[in-house]
Amino acid sequence: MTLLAQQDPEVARAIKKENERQRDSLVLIASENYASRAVLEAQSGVMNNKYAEGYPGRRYYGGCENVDVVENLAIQRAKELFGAEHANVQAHSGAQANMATYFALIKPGDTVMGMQLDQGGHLTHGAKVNFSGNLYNFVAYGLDRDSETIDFDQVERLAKEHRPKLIIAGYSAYPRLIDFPRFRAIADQVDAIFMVDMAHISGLIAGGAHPSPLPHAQVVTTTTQKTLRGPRGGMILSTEELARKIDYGVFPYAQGGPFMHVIAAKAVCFGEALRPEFARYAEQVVANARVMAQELSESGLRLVSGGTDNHLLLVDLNPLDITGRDAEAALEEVGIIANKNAIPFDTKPPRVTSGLRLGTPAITSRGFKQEETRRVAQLIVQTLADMEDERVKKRIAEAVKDLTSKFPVPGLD
Ligand code: DSN
Repeated sequence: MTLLAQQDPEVARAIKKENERQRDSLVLIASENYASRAVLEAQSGVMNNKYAEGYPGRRYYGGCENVDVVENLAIQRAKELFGAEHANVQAHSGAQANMATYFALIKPGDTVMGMQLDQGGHLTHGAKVNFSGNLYNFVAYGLDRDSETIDFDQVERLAKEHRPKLIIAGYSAYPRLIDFPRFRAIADQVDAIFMVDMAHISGLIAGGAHPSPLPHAQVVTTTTQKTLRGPRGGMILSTEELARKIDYGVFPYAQGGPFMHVIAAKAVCFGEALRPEFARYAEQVVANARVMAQELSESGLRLVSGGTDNHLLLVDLNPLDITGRDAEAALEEVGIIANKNAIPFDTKPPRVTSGLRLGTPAITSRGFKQEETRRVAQLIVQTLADMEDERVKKRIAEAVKDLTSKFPVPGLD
């Protein structure tokens, strides 16, 4: 029995059950992944106990010699991994990375352009329910109705009309490659800073499976727990020119003491991502997403934009006459975990939606290749075709169990 189990059995039990849930289900949430045992170990260690406001070599507390080592390693590895001039690894999360970046580069009331939330954008890219949509004058661009890809004519027209200080690319539910040079050309025409939030695709970029936003973007934010397979946290990369402003935007402006245990785990994660096997992982994530898209399409499902170039796909459930909410619930019953998601021009509310977002990062981390991914897609199709039939669901749940038992998760007990 562990110390935690003796001292606090209620918490220990919930953690144990979460371990089993992650082990025994097929995680298809595009933003989730399994961190390695080494990442988890670093994150749960004694660096949790240390205050270290400031930056390596310039702290406001004594006793920082060891946390300086891990923060310097994280910075150095992040710069090498992404070819960045500057890295700030202190942002507590992706949302905080975006917040600190805005604080650093623009003023309240300034105009910013970002993708509309219901077309694939993120809360922190100007949603009215978020600080971003309240503090700044966000102008939303969106997708072309026919191709369901970024409407660059609209981006250019809006940029010339509104002359934003900042243009943001990078999304939460966009299955296609992003043309970073084209965005930069538009930003240059109106003297805007070009920012990329690469949270969803940073692991693909690190592994060479997606074009990099650097050096096109002057500032790039990310989380570290998604395709990068690291601890839950954020990071900001920038040009040397913006470095001082970015560092000040994070500390002291937006945050206090950095999470040194998480920064230690970021260093481990970046070290892992620099290895050749990570490039193979990133390639496999994309290959698996392609196979899943192909299998779903051949089974008659409609995919937004017709397919995928990255780690995620968006299924339009309207032709099946079911909602995202019901599809998510039915899949969960058989052990397949995905999330309802708005599709472009969705007419249903965000808690219902007409779409389902599926991603391959987590199943790829547990070793799934094309064959297993095709099988997962078939199980999804079967579940959606017969959401009420308990016997069908029982049979699918058995098939899920069979798959998960053959592919243990790295990092889990
Ligand atoms: N919540 C994340 C996602 O699922 O895409 C974005 O922050």
